Amino acid sequence: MSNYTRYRLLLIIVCFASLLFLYYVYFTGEKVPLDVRERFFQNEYLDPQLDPSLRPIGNVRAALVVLTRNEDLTEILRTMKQFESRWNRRYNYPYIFLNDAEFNQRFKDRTSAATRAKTFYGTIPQEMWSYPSWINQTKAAEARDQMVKDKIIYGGSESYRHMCRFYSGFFFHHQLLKKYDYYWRIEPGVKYNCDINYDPFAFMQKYKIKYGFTLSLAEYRSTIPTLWDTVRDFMDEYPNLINPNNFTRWISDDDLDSYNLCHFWSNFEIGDLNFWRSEAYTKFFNYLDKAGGFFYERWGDAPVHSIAAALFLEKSDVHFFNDIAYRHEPFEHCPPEPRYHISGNCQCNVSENFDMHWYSCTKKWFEI
Ligand SMILES: Nc1nc2c(ncn2[C@@H]2O[C@H](COP(=O)(O)OP(=O)(O)O)[C@@H](O)[C@H]2O)c(=O)[nH]1
Ligand SMILES: *[C@@H]1O[C@H](CO)[C@@H](O)[C@H](O)[C@H]1NC(C)=O
Ligand SMILES: *[C@@H]1O[C@H](CO)[C@@H](O)[C@H](O)[C@H]1NC(C)=O
Ligand SMILES: *[C@@H]1O[C@H](CO)[C@@H](O)[C@H](O)[C@H]1NC(C)=O
Ligand SMILES: [Mg+2]
Repeated sequence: MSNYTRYRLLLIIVCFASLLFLYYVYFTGEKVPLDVRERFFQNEYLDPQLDPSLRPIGNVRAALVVLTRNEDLTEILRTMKQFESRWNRRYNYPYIFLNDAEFNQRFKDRTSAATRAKTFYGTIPQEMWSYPSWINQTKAAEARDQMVKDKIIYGGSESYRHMCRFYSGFFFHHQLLKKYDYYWRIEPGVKYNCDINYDPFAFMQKYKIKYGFTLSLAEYRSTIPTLWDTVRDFMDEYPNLINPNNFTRWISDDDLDSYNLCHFWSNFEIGDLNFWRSEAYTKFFNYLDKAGGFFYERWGDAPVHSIAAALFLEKSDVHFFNDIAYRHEPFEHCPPEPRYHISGNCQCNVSENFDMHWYSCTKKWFEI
């Protein structure tokens, strides 16, 4: 063969290979979203702020979920005012207010006047906010007394425990949330200190993200003495429910021997409701609920959600919303990158950003 023929042959092979490659890229449809997602996690240029496709006007089946009491009216109005001007006035996602008691007319009037979006008001059904039959209430009361003596935060509170159990196991089944796929949890008094110039719900949907957070930290060990043992028992009983690509190395430093107390701070959550409605999570919650730690101890929904995410999801299913500035006393996430401060007209102080604080688990999130 002459050199010339050899080159022609090579050229033909290269052309053929390219065609095959293009065919693969365009016609193996399933693979494309994952590919996009991997690129997102590898390259900063796919920043949600810069993706124009994330600026539809609020067309995701999503809602803002606010569990609150009538007494929190002033605080929720303050939060809504800022949240509307920083974000939702451009998207108009509906608010769903939930309460264990009836909302009064003043609460409904004032909150619905604070937004152009729809507002819904729901009372929590009793079975979502009461003691299950298998709980020994004498034992629960004794445990609360002991926690008061030990000065554990909210240690004596029954309502706080119902709240934690509600957020752990029930809010996503509430009638008013039935038609939604995504939620954003908002608490009275929280602050959003930069503009958000895209639709985080659209982002979640496009990249198939299941859970989003801004702050993470360590839980008080005294509120969850037996939680980890219960989780370990669950894992022994249901090994097939654990994700082979789980990120438990974020929540355990010793190969699952113990829990390092890391959790996403759940007062901010943007999440996929269908994750909490999944079979794996349902089994997990029921298992924990049977063990009684929501009442005999003071298990929080934050460690419960976070441990579940670490077991059932993989790291790329979870997104750190770095660009969303968020404050829930006494901690704040303030994005350190100047470009967010410019695009978001931020009013937060980077030197008070909690991420690199020793008590934060966000540093570890980047390490794993
Ligand atoms: N309706 C109602 N909401 C509650 C109750 N306890 C807490 N919440 C809500 O649950 C969320 C968490 O409570 P919060 O007091 O902020 O707890 P913390 O953030 O852990 O200090 C907030 O949205 C509260 O408004 C309660 O007894 N009834
Ligand atoms: C409930 O707990 C109390 C206090 O721990 C205990 O004395 C009692 O026997 C328990 N009751 C039942 C039915 O287990
Ligand atoms: C959990 O993830 C680790 C990798 O981080 C993996 O080695 C382990 O097998 C997974 N566990 C299960 C039960 O699949
Ligand atoms: C930001 O926070 C630091 C540390 O708390 C403080 O010293 C500084 O004055 C603050 N800057 C502004 C502009 O508030
Ligand atoms: Mg709070």
